[in-house]
Amino acid sequence: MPTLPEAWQAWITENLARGCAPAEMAQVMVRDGKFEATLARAAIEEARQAGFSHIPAAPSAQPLPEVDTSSNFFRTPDRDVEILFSLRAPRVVLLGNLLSHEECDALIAYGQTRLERSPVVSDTDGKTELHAHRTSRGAMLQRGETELVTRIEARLAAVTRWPAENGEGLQMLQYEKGNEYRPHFDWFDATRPGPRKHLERGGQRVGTIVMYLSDVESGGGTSFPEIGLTVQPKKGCAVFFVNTDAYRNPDPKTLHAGEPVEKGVKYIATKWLRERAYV
Ligand SMILES: O=C(O)CCC(=O)C(=O)O
Repeated sequence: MPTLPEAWQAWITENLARGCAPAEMAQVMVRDGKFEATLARAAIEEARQAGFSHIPAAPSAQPLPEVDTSSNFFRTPDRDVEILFSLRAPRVVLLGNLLSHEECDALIAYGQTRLERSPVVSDTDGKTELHAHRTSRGAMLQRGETELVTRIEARLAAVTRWPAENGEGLQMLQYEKGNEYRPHFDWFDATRPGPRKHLERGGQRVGTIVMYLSDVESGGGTSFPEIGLTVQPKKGCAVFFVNTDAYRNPDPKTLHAGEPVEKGVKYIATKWLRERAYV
């Protein structure tokens, strides 16, 4: 294992001596020290075993949402979904033919009547607030709100091998010319009081599926600046990505944005997947 800089070794000892949880320490090392999560966890575990064994070890690796990319399609009970590309780390999979054009149009028509400016989560108190970084309008749908929503949620559960009850309600979003969602993470930062509150219900957002309900004439891609990837919206396709590592530590490489729409109107539906049942 590569040796950590002395300052970080001292930081680990100091924080274990204060009784800090290894999982949260690893999160800080990944975020602030830009260490690989496995290296951070191994260094903390070594120090814990050497002198702080009264502190419980960090939880071991956990299952995550995952798409089977061993073939170029994945058969669900009601639809064959195409696997167009996949990336290992961070886990990103581009899905084709996830939704029919009729399903896309029906979802747009259904959400259209109750569009409101999309909020973000406040860092300080966890309440939702409007912010210049997110200028789309959207409709929050309840899980299982209609037969169509239930059907799509069941398909997503089959594709991602993740229980539908762990999913937040679908968000149908509309971006008109100039609207965007600047680079952000979907995971909640447990070190900040506002986002931390959201972990109480269902735990971390371990996965995201952005479903494209329309094509866009120009602009409006979903970009991942840390990995140099941009997905251009294509009606019926979707991009799936996993927001954490196997220890459910947030993955900084999942930074992503909805690029400004230059021409046309972009419609998407976003589904966030939690660690546990979201009730
Ligand atoms: O608009 C997009 O392409 C991305 C949406 C997004 O980042 C989100 O809903 O979290």
